[in-house]
Amino acid sequence: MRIDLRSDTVTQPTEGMRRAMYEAEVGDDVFGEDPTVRRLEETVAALLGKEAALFVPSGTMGNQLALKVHTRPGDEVILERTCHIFNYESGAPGLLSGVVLHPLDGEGGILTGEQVAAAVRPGYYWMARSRLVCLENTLNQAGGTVYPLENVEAIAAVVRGHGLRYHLDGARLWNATAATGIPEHVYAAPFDTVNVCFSKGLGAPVGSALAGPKDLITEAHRYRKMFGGGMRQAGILAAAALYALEHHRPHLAEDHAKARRLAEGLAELPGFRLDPDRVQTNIVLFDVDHGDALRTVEELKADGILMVPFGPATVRATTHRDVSMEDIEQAIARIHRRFGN
Ligand code: TLP
Repeated sequence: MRIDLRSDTVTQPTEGMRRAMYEAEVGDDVFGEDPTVRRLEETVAALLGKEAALFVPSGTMGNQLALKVHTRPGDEVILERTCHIFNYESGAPGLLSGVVLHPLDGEGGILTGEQVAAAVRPGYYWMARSRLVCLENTLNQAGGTVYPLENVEAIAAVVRGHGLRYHLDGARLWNATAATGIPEHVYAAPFDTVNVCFSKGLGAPVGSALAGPKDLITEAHRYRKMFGGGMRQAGILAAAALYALEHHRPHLAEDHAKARRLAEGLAELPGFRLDPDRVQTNIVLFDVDHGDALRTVEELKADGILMVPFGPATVRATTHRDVSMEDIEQAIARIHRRFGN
């Protein structure tokens, strides 16, 4: 049997979720007439402690709308080199917002207030204008680690001091909360805007939301239409997201336990390098000694275990609600058979 650990995006909608979608009350959301979308947007705004939220088709669109409403062409955005916005959004900041990205190198993806302060441009007219700082929580490329609140707040002080804007890519913010017990609204508080996803660990088929102050979300609404993200009877999808928040979100810690167990199993093998203690949520990263992540991914695939290369020598495995603890034990057994001594 195939054990798919490529991403937490590969989940199938559950029966209860499909029923909620079937029963959803819908309307034309471009006319603002979908009651289920409204309910989702209000729910998310409340969860994140923001005035308003906007349902969008993807995390990428949520992030790109944030960049659009915070910046003008020629502005500069400060972010961390390994973040999703910089690496995996198809160069959208250049096309859609005409901004310059200023990547900094964080320790394990984490920036300090001092680093950000040093990166803010002085106001000379021959320099780009620093305008926005973006963080990610949890940190995908660093292996699902939680952004320490202390750093989030230290950077917030710099942002405010320079009159900049602050955006959080919280695609997996739910996992940060599940891991630490710190509510989402606490993590979200220092930020002007926050993007969250329903299609990752929460198990919804589609959808993200951008939350923030009313005026910015009204702007984002306009750009969502411009970017082709105006959806009609989107309540079908919003119902899945609402269901996921209510029924799947409370179980995220189970995914974390599965990731931890997988990491322990992998760490026993020669040639696999990782520290299980660094696994905080649902992502496991490991390095292969021979330096060829692609080769390892192919070998794992031959045994029905799917992972993704995440660097020349780095492989990523992500746990989610469609793999059980038994599947993880099964995966460990197969991997030991192939790679053990
Ligand atoms: N991440 C995907 C891949 O694109 C790498 C994954 O499998 O992890 N922010 C973060 C932190 C993300 O991890 C992702 C998706 C997104 C944004 C984008 O979300 P979508 O795919 O909905 O545009």
